[in-house]
Amino acid sequence: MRITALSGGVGGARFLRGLCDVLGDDDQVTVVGNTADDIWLFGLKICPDLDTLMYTLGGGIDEQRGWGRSDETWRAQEELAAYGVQPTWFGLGDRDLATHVVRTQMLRAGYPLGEVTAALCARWQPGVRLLPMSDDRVETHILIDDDAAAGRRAVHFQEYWVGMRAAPPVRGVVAVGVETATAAPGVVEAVLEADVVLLPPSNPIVSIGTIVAVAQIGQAVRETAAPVVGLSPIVGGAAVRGMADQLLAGLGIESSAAGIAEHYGARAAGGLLDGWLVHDDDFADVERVAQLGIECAAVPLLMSDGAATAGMARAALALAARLQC
Ligand code: FO1
Repeated sequence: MRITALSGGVGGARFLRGLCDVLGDDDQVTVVGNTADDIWLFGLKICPDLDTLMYTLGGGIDEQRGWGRSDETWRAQEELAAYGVQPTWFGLGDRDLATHVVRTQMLRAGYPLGEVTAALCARWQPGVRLLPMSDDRVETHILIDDDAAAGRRAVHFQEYWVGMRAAPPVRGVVAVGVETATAAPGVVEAVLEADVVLLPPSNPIVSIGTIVAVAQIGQAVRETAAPVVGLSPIVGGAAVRGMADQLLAGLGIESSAAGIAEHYGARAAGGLLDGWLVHDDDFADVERVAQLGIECAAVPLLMSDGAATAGMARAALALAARLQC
């Protein structure tokens, strides 16, 4: 079986680890990672979602935080702060730093991000083919109120998410550069030639939303012969990993399992989904999702441990199999 997943960081990575646990040796997984969270800091290119996927699937992640390296130290960051270098709000670990140095060197030598990612994965052996959504620069900026100027200002997603802890109300989201971005090599084929396309429980706006905003990828998802099955990142009306609710509220999207399904839409009606899994507690949403033309089931959707996450992966594959019949 060829499975292609479009994924953001922590939630998507944990789900995909569960997926890999339930697959056989002959199954192939391609993961298309969001790169619109990427940021240049201290002259280094940092790709948080690609790294979270690579470390989680390759066994190098800090399980507690969900991002960055295990057994991390922060000496370099302390030294930068001692020089008064900004920003100080972004956690740059010593071990993690090596990844950014290698990536930046390769990018500066002219390698596209897809090839750089493959080179980094040669060390981590994540067990999936990890592709960036695009080799082109795309950056999510969040529009917030600028009280001093009585207007609006745009901040980089990481400044909003990490620096401001997603506190200011969201007035808009802009994926700078997405209109002209093309899909990275292999991405469109991976979606079109897949047996199953999965949308893990990632942020529907700034993770999966930006991936499908790359026109070629959105088109491939709408056209693939494979069933497209998603898992709700909203459980009981709240984002599983917090803060995503603010983004949804700011954009007028209902923060519920059915609200996200409505936002994605049914493929039969020009949207993205054939199937949608909601958490058991959101059973009441099933009927509403079905009325959109999306096959829906309620299953446990909390990734409390490996077995629970594997159960979610099995449920997603079972729903895809039902859709194939
Ligand atoms: N998230 C935080 O909440 N605080 C941080 O200081 C932070 C640093 C960081 C460094 C490298 C990396 O790969 C990820 C990092 N993240 C951090 C996670 C990241 O900001 C977001 O969770 C994702 O971009 C959203 O998918």
